[in-house]
Amino acid sequence: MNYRYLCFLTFALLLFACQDKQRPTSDSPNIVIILADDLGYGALSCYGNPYFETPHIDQMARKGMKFAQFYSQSPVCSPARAALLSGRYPHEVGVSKLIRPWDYQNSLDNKVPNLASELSSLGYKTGVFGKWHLGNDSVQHHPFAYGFDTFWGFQGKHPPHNLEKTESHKYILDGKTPTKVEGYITDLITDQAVQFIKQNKQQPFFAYLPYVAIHKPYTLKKGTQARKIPDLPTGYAEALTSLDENVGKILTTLDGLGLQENTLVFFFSDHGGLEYIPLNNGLKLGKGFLTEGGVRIPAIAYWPGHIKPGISNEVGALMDIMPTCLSIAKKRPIAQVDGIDLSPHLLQGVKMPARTLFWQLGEVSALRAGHWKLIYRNKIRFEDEKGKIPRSQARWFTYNFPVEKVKKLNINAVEADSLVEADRLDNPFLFNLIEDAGEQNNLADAYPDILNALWERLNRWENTLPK
Ligand SMILES: [Ca+2]
Repeated sequence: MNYRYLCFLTFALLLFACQDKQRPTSDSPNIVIILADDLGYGALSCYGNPYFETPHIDQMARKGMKFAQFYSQSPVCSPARAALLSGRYPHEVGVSKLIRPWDYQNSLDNKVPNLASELSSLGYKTGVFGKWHLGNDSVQHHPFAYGFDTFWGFQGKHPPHNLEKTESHKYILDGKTPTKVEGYITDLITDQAVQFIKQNKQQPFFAYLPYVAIHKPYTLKKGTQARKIPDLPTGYAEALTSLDENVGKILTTLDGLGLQENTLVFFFSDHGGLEYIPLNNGLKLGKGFLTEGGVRIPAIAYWPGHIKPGISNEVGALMDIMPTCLSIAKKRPIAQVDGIDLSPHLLQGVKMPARTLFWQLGEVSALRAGHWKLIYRNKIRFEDEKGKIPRSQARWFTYNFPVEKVKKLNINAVEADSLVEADRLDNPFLFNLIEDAGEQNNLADAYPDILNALWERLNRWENTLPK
């Protein structure tokens, strides 16, 4: 054996050894998930905002797939984010309710596979920029414990949008290091994400951007003035316009690096908007409620050259994103997920299978099956031995359907009465969403057989949840 041949053999063996380690194939696309906070179903102009334009996100919708019936698994922050990352109902992964800044008990189970841990095992670089909100403990429940290798943002308590002259180091972590920064949080999140994308342009990456926008309060960027828009809170339009411009910056960055056709970008809200901001496009109520205004969200999938532009009326869900991304990244299916792989629909236009979606927050539960939606209060599940509902659970019901709050809402008197009546009598609500997406006509009395069948199905699901 001559020396040259020996060198060649050694090189070939080394190459083989390198290939043996699991690495992404050259066609593993980058994945970017942009998550707005508290953005209502009708807040983008491509979803019907009549007050101002959101041109950059609209462009994503025009060139990508815009979903008309896409759902969050919860009307509040933490459980929605848990479903997005884990592909499962939030109750199954430790996040059945909102994680408050002082709550060190509840968190996303870091032993459950999530999108970052799975993509990381495939060799993806993984970064999260912005609002974590899945666990407050700085070590156990820091994004690094879930497969992310870059983090810039905050774990629990919200910083203000404008960080000028604030104690920003009390909120912001760069990795694990408290960091003093000045500026506007939406811009800062984008700057960090852009840096990450540029650093990792040569290899597959997953960038998760849970923005603070447009969670209240809407403190203005230095040097800007609020437009006066009747019906909208001061600063709301500026916060959303800034988010839109920052989404534009992300897309421009990808374009400038020649990555657009190799990067799948999703845009979602975590749940519906606040019910008193009239940007839920006619859906009932908003954040915190299991009515459509609380759980139906804007959702756009954008991947030029791969996703055919159009509007989808299929029923999608945040918990579908984890199995979808893993499927597209060529990962073998994860056995235990509740979401379904949307990639045949996104990439080939295949119709999605019929499905049933469930929700539960406090003692209020809901189900969507076909065009039917059932909402009811499962008081018995939460009663203690004295027949009382513990305050920690009941507060969500009083938040969801408080008599005084309902009376102040911009809904008609009959509807308000029916909500109040539900509070007193525990009446279920049954709606036909195809004819009545605004959930105005309660059909529970008109269709008792359907009501009972759905009620039974919802009860069966609830009985599988940890108490
Ligand atoms: Ca939120």
